[in-house]
Amino acid sequence: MTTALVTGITGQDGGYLAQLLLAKGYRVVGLLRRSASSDVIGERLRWLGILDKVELIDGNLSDLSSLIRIIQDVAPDEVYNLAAQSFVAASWQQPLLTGAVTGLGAANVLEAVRIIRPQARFYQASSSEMYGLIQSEIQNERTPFYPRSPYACAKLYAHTMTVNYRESFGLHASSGILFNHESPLRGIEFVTRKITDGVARIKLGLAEELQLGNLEARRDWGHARDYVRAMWLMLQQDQPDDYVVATGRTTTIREFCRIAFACAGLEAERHVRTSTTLMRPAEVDVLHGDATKARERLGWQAEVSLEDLAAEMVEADLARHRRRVS
Ligand code: NDP
Ligand code: GDR
Repeated sequence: MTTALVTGITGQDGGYLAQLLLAKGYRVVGLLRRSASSDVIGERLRWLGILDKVELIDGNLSDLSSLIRIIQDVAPDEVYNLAAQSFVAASWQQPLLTGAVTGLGAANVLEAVRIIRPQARFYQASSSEMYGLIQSEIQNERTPFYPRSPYACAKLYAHTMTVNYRESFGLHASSGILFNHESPLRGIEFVTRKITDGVARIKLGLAEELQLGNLEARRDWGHARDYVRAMWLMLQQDQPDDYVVATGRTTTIREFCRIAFACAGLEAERHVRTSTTLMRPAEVDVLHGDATKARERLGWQAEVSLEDLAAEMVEADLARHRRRVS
């Protein structure tokens, strides 16, 4: 039986990846950071119906000794490093924590793999945010990076460390440069989920309006379920490499609002308000990915359309709020 260690298993991608690996017959072990709110830990895994099918072990990305102990005990064949302080807006408020977890944390995992289990295959959750102030209209693996937030700076460090460990130590270390991907399990602070949650509240009479920041930014949004498949495919290749994972379609926040509100028979223009307090110190205006390499080498392509993604998210948020009010 193949064993996978997943950091960030309690997050959006961790849940879908664990579900995929279990379906493939893997033993799935997740790193769990200790929290006083133990009642909500594993909420996403419970929602997916897999909480009792994964093994959870206490540890923290900032604590190299915990990672060494876990890798020693678990002896993973594949290590997926998904853990991060992943909210871009928060990275200006907590730049050092973001650097310590999102950047150095990845180096800690790489070190633990190098020292204890160099034969394990390693996946790093890199990000389209690294393109930042885009240097090319459409971004692929050859596009130069220009990070625009402490989060993106930390991710770029983790990304280049992954490349460096591959080249220096011969680790089977791959990086997925993933563009935004969403789902009903997306954290409520991210814009798509904030919007679909807002749609559900407004539809059920629990709110009248939704406050957002920059509506003109464009993102290339896919479904998280599709994107975790690309992570797994990268680790099944003979050679480690870096891959852009994207849909190839870019859409404004304003247009996503229109699509999501329409799912509930509502008009976005009537309910969406903007607030300058939600604008970022430096914005990533446009992201538009070219996943040709992933398609040609991995046989991967996005299957879920933006319209279907929005509909699934709105439905899930309506169901959540209906349960709460009933
Ligand atoms: P989430 O924010 O949903 O999940 C982050 C995970 O990291 C959670 O399980 C969280 O644990 C864990 N974590 C945070 N800090 C630590 C720490 N110090 N030690 C151990 N675990 C920690 O992110 P997503 O699932 O959306 O994304 C997965 C990864 O992919 C992240 O690295 C993200 O930056 C990256 N990424 C995401 C994209 C997207 O569109 N979703 C696109 C490109 C990259 P807890 O539950 O305790 O908070
Ligand atoms: P992003 O996602 O920063 O791209 O990072 P997010 O959904 O937070 O923002 C996308 C765009 O929407 C604009 N925006 C708002 N964003 C939020 N969160 N809340 C608002 O009210 C709002 N109004 C407008 C933002 O300015 C931005 O332009 C996500 C994360 O998952 C990262 O971890 C990951 O690396 C990247 O995607 C790819």
